[in-house]
Amino acid sequence: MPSKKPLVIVTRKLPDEIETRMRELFDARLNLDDKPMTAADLAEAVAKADVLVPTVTDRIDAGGIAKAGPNLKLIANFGTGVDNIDVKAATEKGILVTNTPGVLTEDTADMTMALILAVPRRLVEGVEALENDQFKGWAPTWMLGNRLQGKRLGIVGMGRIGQAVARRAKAFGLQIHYHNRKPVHPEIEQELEATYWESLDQMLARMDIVSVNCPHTPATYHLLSARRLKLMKKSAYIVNTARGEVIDENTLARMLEAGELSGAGLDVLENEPAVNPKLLKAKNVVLLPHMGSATIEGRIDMGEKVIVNIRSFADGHSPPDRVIPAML
Ligand code: 8YV
Repeated sequence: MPSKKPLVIVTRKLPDEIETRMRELFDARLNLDDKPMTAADLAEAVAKADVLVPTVTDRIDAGGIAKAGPNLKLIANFGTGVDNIDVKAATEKGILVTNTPGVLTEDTADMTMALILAVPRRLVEGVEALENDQFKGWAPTWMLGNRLQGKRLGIVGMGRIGQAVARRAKAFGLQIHYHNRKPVHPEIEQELEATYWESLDQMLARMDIVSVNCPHTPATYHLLSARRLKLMKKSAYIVNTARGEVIDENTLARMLEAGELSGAGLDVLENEPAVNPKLLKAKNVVLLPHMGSATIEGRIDMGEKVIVNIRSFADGHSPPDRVIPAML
């Protein structure tokens, strides 16, 4: 990287304080009107930049990496998930990739818990009933949902976010189960009174609620496949605040429509921003537009992390949040 201020191209509008600091520290090219970059814009950016700051809405695949100019040495992703970037291709080309882990854990876990509450308790249906003038007075058998306390929650992916979800869910009286590549530390397992399932199939068949909290990688694409979704109890609910691609969304939509599952809370979709019309129509589904980490505090913390990663790299240090292909 040249000793002058690095040319940092930021693909989307970021919080003002982050953009201001970036302008102070770097030769930062901002996207003030927040128009998503086209493939051509992105190609131009990777050809020119010393550092690229993309987000989940920018696809930087092997083809895009191949077009990178000689100056591009760092892709500092504004986001924790790096499934928008071909990390292997970047690494092979000598381009470092960083992300923003840790700072959106609590916000995403809050949103997960909100969906775990909203779906079985029919929160959105209740709001809609009121707005559509269907509330004719309290009735003993109207708007009945399901109690959380005593139910079993199966967490798919027990990383930072999965554990933060478990802590919240335990306080609501849910029994914690989880599937992960390996068990978490025994002390954490004890604290959460959590049960580890090496077999995802075995866990899915027994849970009342399933929460997806793993990253999207080639290994987790459609991890909740049609076969696995069909293992779930008809009375079960599914919540996803991770990535839409982890669930076979078509099958999920069809099963919800057919009443083969009780409901779903989805903050992420398989083909964002497109929404499966079947999901939109289903009564037992709460859909959100990828809002898990959407807090002002979280977005500023993410921006700070991006700055620290760029700054330490520019100063000749290994950036703290480097992602290596072996981690995925
Ligand atoms: C971010 C996310 O808003 O960080 C992630 O992985 O899913 C989101 O919460 C988004 O990725 C920003 O790029």
